[in-house]
Formats: sequence, C-alpha cells, structure tokens
Amino acid sequence: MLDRRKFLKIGATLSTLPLIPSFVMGKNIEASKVSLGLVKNGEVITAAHWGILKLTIKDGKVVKSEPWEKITKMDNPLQHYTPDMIYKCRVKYPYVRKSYLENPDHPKPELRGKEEFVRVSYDEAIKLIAKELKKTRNTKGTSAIFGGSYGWKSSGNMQNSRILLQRFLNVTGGFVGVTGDYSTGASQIIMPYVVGSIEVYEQQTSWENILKHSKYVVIWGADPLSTLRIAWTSTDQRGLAYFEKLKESKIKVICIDPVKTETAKFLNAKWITPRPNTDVALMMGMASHLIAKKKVNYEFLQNYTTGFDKFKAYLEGQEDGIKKDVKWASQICGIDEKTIKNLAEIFYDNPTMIMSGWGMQRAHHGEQPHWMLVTLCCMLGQIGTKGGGFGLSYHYSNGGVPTCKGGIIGGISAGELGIWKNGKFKGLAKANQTNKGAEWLQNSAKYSFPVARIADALLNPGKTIDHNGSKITYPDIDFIYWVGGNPLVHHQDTNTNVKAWRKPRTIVVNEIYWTPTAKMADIIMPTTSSYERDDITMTGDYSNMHIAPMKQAVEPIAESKDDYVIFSDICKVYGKDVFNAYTQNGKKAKDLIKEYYNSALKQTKNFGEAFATPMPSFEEFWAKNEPITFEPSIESLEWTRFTDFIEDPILNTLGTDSGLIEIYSETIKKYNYDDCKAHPTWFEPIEWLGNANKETPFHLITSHPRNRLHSQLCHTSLRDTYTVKDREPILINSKDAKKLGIKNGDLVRVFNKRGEVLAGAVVSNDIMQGVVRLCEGGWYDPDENGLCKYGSANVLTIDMPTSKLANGNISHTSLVGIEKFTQNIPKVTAFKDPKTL
Ligand SMILES: Nc1nc2c(c(=O)[nH]1)N[C@H]1C(S)=C(S)[C@@H](COP(=O)(O)OP(=O)(O)OC[C@H]3O[C@@H](n4cnc5c(=O)[nH]c(N)nc54)[C@H](O)[C@@H]3O)O[C@H]1N2
Ligand SMILES: Nc1nc2c(c(=O)[nH]1)N[C@H]1C(S)=C(S)[C@@H](COP(=O)(O)OP(=O)(O)OC[C@H]3O[C@@H](n4cnc5c(=O)[nH]c(N)nc54)[C@H](O)[C@@H]3O)O[C@H]1N2
Ligand SMILES: [Mo]
Repeated sequence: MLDRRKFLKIGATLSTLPLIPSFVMGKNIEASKVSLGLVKNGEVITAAHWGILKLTIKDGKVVKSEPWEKITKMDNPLQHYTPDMIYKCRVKYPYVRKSYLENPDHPKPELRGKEEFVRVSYDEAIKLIAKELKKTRNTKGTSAIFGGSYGWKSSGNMQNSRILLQRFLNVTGGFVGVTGDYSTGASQIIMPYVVGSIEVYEQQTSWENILKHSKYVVIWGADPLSTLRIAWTSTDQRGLAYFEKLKESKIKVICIDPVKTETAKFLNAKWITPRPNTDVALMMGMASHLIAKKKVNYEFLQNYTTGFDKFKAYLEGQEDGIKKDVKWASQICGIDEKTIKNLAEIFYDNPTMIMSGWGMQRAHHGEQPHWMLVTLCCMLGQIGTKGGGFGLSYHYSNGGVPTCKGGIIGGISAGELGIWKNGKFKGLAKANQTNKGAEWLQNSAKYSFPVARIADALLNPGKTIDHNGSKITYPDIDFIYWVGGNPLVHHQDTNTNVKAWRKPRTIVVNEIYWTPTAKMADIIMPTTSSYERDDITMTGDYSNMHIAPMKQAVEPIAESKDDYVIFSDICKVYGKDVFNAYTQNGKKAKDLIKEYYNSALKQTKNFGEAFATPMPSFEEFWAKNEPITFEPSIESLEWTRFTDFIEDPILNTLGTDSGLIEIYSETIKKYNYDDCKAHPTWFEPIEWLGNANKETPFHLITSHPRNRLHSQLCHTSLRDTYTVKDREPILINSKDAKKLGIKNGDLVRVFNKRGEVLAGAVVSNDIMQGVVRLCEGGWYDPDENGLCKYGSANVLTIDMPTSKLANGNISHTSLVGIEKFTQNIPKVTAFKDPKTL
C-alpha cells in the first residue's frame, strides 16, 4: 500500500501555534503587506525540483538542507546542497559585454563568450534592455525577437521565469517561440498518431495494480532510480518508494539498456544489452518470433488496432525484400537469437508491464522505438490490463503514483498581447478578438519552430523545413532573451551552437549563476535563486500530492533581483500602462501566490464536508510553514490506463483517425516522408556501431546525470563526489579500456569531427563493450582551441532532427574516439567568474 502519511489536520492544530500574529487572521488583507519577516535562526520550508526541503538557518545563513519528509531508505543527495545553490558561482551585479556597451549597433557578436564584461548599475541595464528591444522591434519586427527560452528553471508557480519572460515579451508586442521539448521531442509527436494521446506526460496504470498483478516488469531504456530524484514541479518522492516495493516483491525485473543502470543493480534485474539505437530491430525480431510461434493475440489486434496486416507484410520482407526475423534482428542489435526468442515468449506468457524511458527516442529516427513498442504490446494483447501493457512515464515525475484528491493551485500566465500603435501602448488584445494583436498571435504560430532546431534557425533565417505534415520557415532572429535554461550546455553540437549564438545583435540573459550561457550574453541580469524569494508549488506532477510553501530563506545575494521584478522594471520604462498590464495593477509576488493558493482552496471547498484534507486560509497556511498533503482516492489507487477503451472501443474511441491504435497511419503515409513511413520501420541511424570506424569506434550515450538536474547543481560541491581528476566521469567497459591502455581514474580525450572534451575514465563492467557514457549537463569549458576542459557531452553530439515528422533532438546518437590524455593538464575554469572590468 501507499505510504499513507498522517493527515495534516492543519485547522485543528492551529490554535497551538504561537507564531501567528493576530492580524494575519483578519480578512481582506493584501498578502504582500503580511510579512512575518525573514527567519534569522530557525527552520524554513521550501521546495525544489528535488523535493520539499527543510532549511536550517543560523544568523541569517542557510547552513543545512534536508528533505521535509523521509519516504524511502534511499538518500537523494541533490537535497543537501542548498547552501552552495545560494552562495556559489553567483552573478552578483548587472554586466554588459564591453563592445556591446560601447556600441550596441555594432556590438562585435563574434567576441561573445571571449570578451570582458563591464559592471553597470541596475537602472542602466534595465534602460539598455528596453532601448535595444524597442530598436529591434521597430527595425526588424516581432519575428526578430526570440522568447522561446527553453529550460528547467526552478520550481514555483509564481516565479516561473520562462512564463514571466513570455508575459513581458507579449505585453511589449510579441515574440517568436518554439514548439515541443528536448525530453520527448519524437514521442510526443508520434504517439498521438498511434494511440491518440501524447503518453509521455500522462498518468500511468497505478503502481498498486502492478505490484498485485504483474509477473514481470521490463525497464526498457530507463534509469528511474536516477531520473525520479527530480520532478517538473517538485518530486513527491513516492516513485522511488514504489521501486523499493518492487524490489521487495516477487516480480521479476528485466532491464534492456546498454548500461547496467543504478536501477538494474538495485533491483537485481536481468540485464540485456542491445547496441544503442537498435531497439526497433530487437522488437521486430521479437514480433517475428511471436508470429512464428503463434503467440499473437489476434483478437486484440482485430478489436483494437488497425494496419497490422501491412506491418506484417513489411516484417516478412514484402516491401523491401528483407525478412525482419530473429536472425536479422540479432545481427543488428547484437543480442543472441535465443535471448530474443526467450524475451518474446516471457512477455507473451506472463502479465508484463513494459516501462520505457525516453533516451531511445532522443536518437536518429526516434519516432520509431515507441511506435514499435506499442505495436509489440498490441501483439501481446495486455494493454489496458492491471498488470500489463506499456508505460512511458514511470521513470519521470512519479508516474503511476495515484492521483490525490485535492486542490490544484494556479500559476502565472503568459498573459495577453500588447497592442501598439505608432509606438504607443493601446491596451491588451483579447484572444478572441479579431484585431491586429490576435492576427499577430496567429502569425506567431507560423514563426515558432521545433525547439531543437534553434541553432539551425539562427544560422539559416528564411530556410523552410518540413515538420509534422506542414512547412515552417525560420524567422530572422536578431534579439534573444533567455531565462531559466542553459542552451550552451543543453543543445547538441556545441561548436555549431556557439557559431549560431554569435549571429544575433543582442542576447540578454537573466541568470543566478555564471553558467556557460550567462557567459555568452551581452547583457546579464543577476537573478535571485528560489531561496531568496517567496513562491508556492505543488508536488508530484501526476499525483498532485502536496501544496508546498516556498518561503524566502535569506536576503537576495548582492544586487540580484527576482525575474518578476526585473521584467516589471523594464515595463516601467515602457510606461505606466505597460507596467500595470504586466503586474495586474501593481500586484506583488505574494499577492499572486495568495491568489494561486486560493484557487485551490475554492476547489476543495466545493468537495463539501466529507473532504479529508480541509485547507486553511492562505494566511494560516503561510504562517504554519508546512505543506498540505492530499490523499489518493480509492479509484485512483486502482486506476488502469486505456481501460475505458479496452472495455468499449466503440464508445470510448481513441483520439486517432480511426479511433483505434494505429500500427499503420494513413495520415503519415500522406506526408510521404522518406524518414518516417506509415508504419514502424527500421532505419539505420546516421552514426551507430553498425558503421563505426577506426577513428571513432564507440557509441556515445549522454544519459541524464544522477547527481544533477542537467547542468543545475554542477557548480556545487556535490561535484566533488563524482568527478575524476576534476572532470566529468566517462563510463567505459574494462575490456575496451584495457585495449586502449586506459586505467580507472585516467584523464582521457574524447573526440569526433564535431569537437573534443576531456573527461575522467571510470573503467567498469556496468557498460557493454563498444559503448561509453558521458552524462549531459556538464558545464561547457572551452580552451582557446575549443577543447572542453570539463567534459560537456554536447560538444560531441549531432545537431540533426529525428526526422521530418517530429524534428526532435538526437543526443543519444553519435560515435566517438577516446584516448588517454598525456599532455599538460589544463585547469577547469568553468566554475570561475568571467573577466570583468
Ligand atoms: N546530450 C544531451 N543533451 C541533452 C539531453 C540529453 O539527454 N543528452 N537532454 C535534454 C533535455 S531532455 C533537457 S530537458 C535539457 C535541459 O536543459 P536546461 O533545462 O537548459 O538545463 P538546466 O541545467 O536545468 O538549466 C536551467 C537553468 O536555469 C537557471 N535558473 C534556475 N532558476 C531560475 C530562475 O528562477 N530564473 C532564472 N532566470 N534562471 C533560473 C539555472 O541556473 C540553470 O542555468 O537538456 C537537453 N540536452
Ligand atoms: N537526476 C536527474 N533526474 C532527471 C533529470 C536529470 O537531469 N537528473 N532529467 C529529467 C528530464 S528533463 C528528463 S527528459 C528525464 C529523462 O529521462 P530518460 O530520457 O529516460 O533518461 P536518459 O538518461 O536520457 O535515458 C535513460 C536510459 O536510456 C538508456 N539508453 C540510451 N540509449 C538507448 C538505446 O538506444 N536503447 C536502450 N534500450 N537504452 C538506451 C540510457 O543508458 C539510460 O539508462 O529525466 C528527468 N530526471
Ligand atoms: Mo527533459
């Protein structure tokens, strides 16, 4: 059973609380006027992606950081480094790059990332941003202003930097945005064609069902013990607790992954090692075997799917003369024929839940693996049952943890578009009005492009690309405003990306730390961390388990300001009207936080007397310094994905063209793409072990780092626990290392035609031969020749789309060479401040 925590009967315990001043209880007080002051000595509750935290404060400094509740035996080290998140690597003042300050019209963009910064006053910086933004808008139009600003920012529904930026760019006249994301670029586009929903961000069959009904759990290309350390809002931590229960159960676990992951080790799983990017072939071999063995649920295929016959013809070689049988599959994926057959039969003979991660769809032709997985699962016929089928989000944000009955808080919105005439603000466009603003809104959709095409777009304005059945023409971007993300680290092929980032006239970044992206800016605004401001968040993403106060713990560091304040202040330069539109007539952060809380409160009041978790007033909640915990309902504990469709496929059709699961898509056929056909297809990736050569014999996998959130926390002393000779660790098989004369702890150079990085060798049998793993998110640290001294994986990856359908990134597809580094060892400088004047 779920760890049922004691109910938080806040109302009942409130009277014993001495710390609430009586005025707090009064009605109709503006929240921003209710200040309890900062705690100088004591404890404060806040939250981060890595969970609800309890911070201990001594003499106004955070000295300790722990999880607010201990749910599992596993430690989550990300929770302990809050002091470093406040005090290390901070951007303390506003800065402007020297040439930009001297002449913003000829700012020498080729010097970005190399040149000194000049410290300026906050007011000067604000005025400069407003002036240059206006200039770009007037001379180049709205399509020259990029506000896509992808990134994981910090938790919090109010201080949501990306939305705050977009709200600001909207009110000042609009911007160019992006579609999709880096996480599930391929799957979120293909899945709607296949099952009518995106799947990747959806609640999964309840863990309670799995523990009761599954005989096998297959973890296919996922490392939930690592990736469940965080969540988009804030983790409720229950996903890890369920994996602990899985370990205690009799359920057998199989991990299919080139790496023996932490999860595989923890669960004592059977480890199957396909060559990277060949899972589609492996699944096709299994499918052929099931057909040969007559272990196919034809009734399921008949009732719930369309197009199996055409796919079967492809398997049998009727399209291309190649039989995709077990032998064929084995030659491609490197797994012996017997194992492929065994796996297929185990899946068919037992209630089997296949949990797939997303790494394998962040690969060339990344649309195929999950499409093929669904096809295989249709043949097994277990979709919609309590212990079988597939799930694409058990490894992420605690999918499968039952949804709680409670209130859901509101959040800041991107707002409405400002209408301007002859440089004057005329008010806000309402989305449903057919005025000029709404027109732009429609046009702006035309200018947004798939997020992972950013470098391509910057380098090739006006280029037209195919995307998901339509054509997109890149805008001519000349002004970038980035907040809450680290694109110089997160985007593929860093050397090309750096060239792209030297194209626009202006780049403004709000950052907390001197990240590689901050160092590439023209104007850098020092931003508070979430520990220096008030906010509020839910946890769990799917479970909606808690409402957590995120209380300011310390004073802002140096001259750092909240994103909300920075944007409000730029709006002021535009005029009072714009400021009022942005801030809803001067609302402070705390007023908005109270509004968001109250929208949840209102929902729970409608549940009536019987509701188990009554919410107190905002003022009581805030003063109490404790999260609210909601409880799951009986229905959600027993919830099964796809069950309605399975019970009645005619009444509860899927959102696909046919209403059924589409193994063959007539719509995709009409697109007539050479790189994404009408049914799951095996395509050779651009780089894989099948075309490895002497120069670059290894397939590089760039998994998500267990001890960071991407690049976040890289600058903390947690880094000291995993680096090798100060560098990002690279996992290499012992036999491969021996051949190359590389020993555990050696400094190595990893390279290909796109770039080179230094890394520290971790020699191990936890990775298959021919594959190396360098996790994404290491801070890019180029020397004068472009060698990354720290080991940022994207220096080596390919900046190419998955296909014309989804245009996702392919960060798990690339070949590299690796050798012992024998030259003079350069010092890592990624975590040092840039040169300033
Ligand atoms: N090779 C390779 N590359 C990958 C991936 C991969 O698997 N392999 N994965 C991709 C995926 S799935 C993702 S999601 C991306 C992640 O890429 P990002 O989301 O860009 O990575 P983060 O390191 O989380 O960057 C967040 C930044 O926001 C800053 N920040 C935090 N809070 C605030 C705030 O309140 N205000 C402001 N102004 N800034 C703030 C942080 O300091 C940090 O620099 O990486 C992608 N890149
Ligand atoms: N601690 C921590 N947790 C995180 C994140 C983080 O940065 N740190 N990032 C979060 C985000 S934004 C996202 S999008 C998710 C990402 O979640 P995922 O996309 O699932 O994570 P990855 O690490 O990219 O890949 C998962 C596994 O796939 C394996 N793999 C790679 N290529 C292949 C292949 O071709 N075939 C097979 N079978 N396996 C393959 C890798 O070895 C790895 O073990 O994680 C989230 N959780
Ligand atoms: Mo992601």
